[in-house]
Amino acid sequence: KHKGVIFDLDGVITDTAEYHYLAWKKLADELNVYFDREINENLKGISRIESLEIILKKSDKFFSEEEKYYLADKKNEYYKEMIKRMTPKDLLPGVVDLIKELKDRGIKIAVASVSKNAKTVLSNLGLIETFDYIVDAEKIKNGKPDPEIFLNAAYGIDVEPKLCIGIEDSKAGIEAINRAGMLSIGVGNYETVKGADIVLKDLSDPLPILNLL
Ligand code: B16
Ligand code: MG
Repeated sequence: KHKGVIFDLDGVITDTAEYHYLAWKKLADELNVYFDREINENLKGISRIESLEIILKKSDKFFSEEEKYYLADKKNEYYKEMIKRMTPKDLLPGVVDLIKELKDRGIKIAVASVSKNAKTVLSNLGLIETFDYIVDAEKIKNGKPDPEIFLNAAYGIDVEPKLCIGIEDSKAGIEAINRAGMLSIGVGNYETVKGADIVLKDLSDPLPILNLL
């Protein structure tokens, strides 16, 4: 019986994964660097600066560290502009009901996001007080696929990792959950999350999760 559920944010609770894509696409187009949704799948769950490094592999130009930080900032400005208008209407299907059901059953819930914008997004969604614990970029040294962020979340809700379920939309995130010794649930793009113990289209049907509790 599982006692804790740890949610990734971007792409699981809300579709900010799409905004990250659009902001990177805008930057890549300005730089004349090829970028598409397939490449974007590899950026999910990956930190801002590492994502930029992956994008710049398609460019033959040299970028100094300073230029890279400037470009990463620029992408973040585009992204911040997009998330400004987010409201609770932007929650993905099933999320509200699942959270409510978990709380009713006394299950501890946490968010594990490597995003420096996680708190802003959660506030805009009206969820900043909802979770028992939130881990974002500030609390961790190693990003996904390192298990640190999920282990930190388990510690924060005081549930043994093997009694936790992790929910992710990224390849790096599923690997992090698996390495943390938790049960992994993948949502979204099948190819991306096929390493998960359980793969779901989205969270609109909570039964496969509730059956694990
Ligand atoms: P930021 P998650 C991740 O969030 C996103 O999946 C990834 O695309 C993004 O680059 C990363 O956060 C960093 O975000 O630029 O806002 O600090 O999926 O772990 O919630
Ligand atoms: Mg994600």
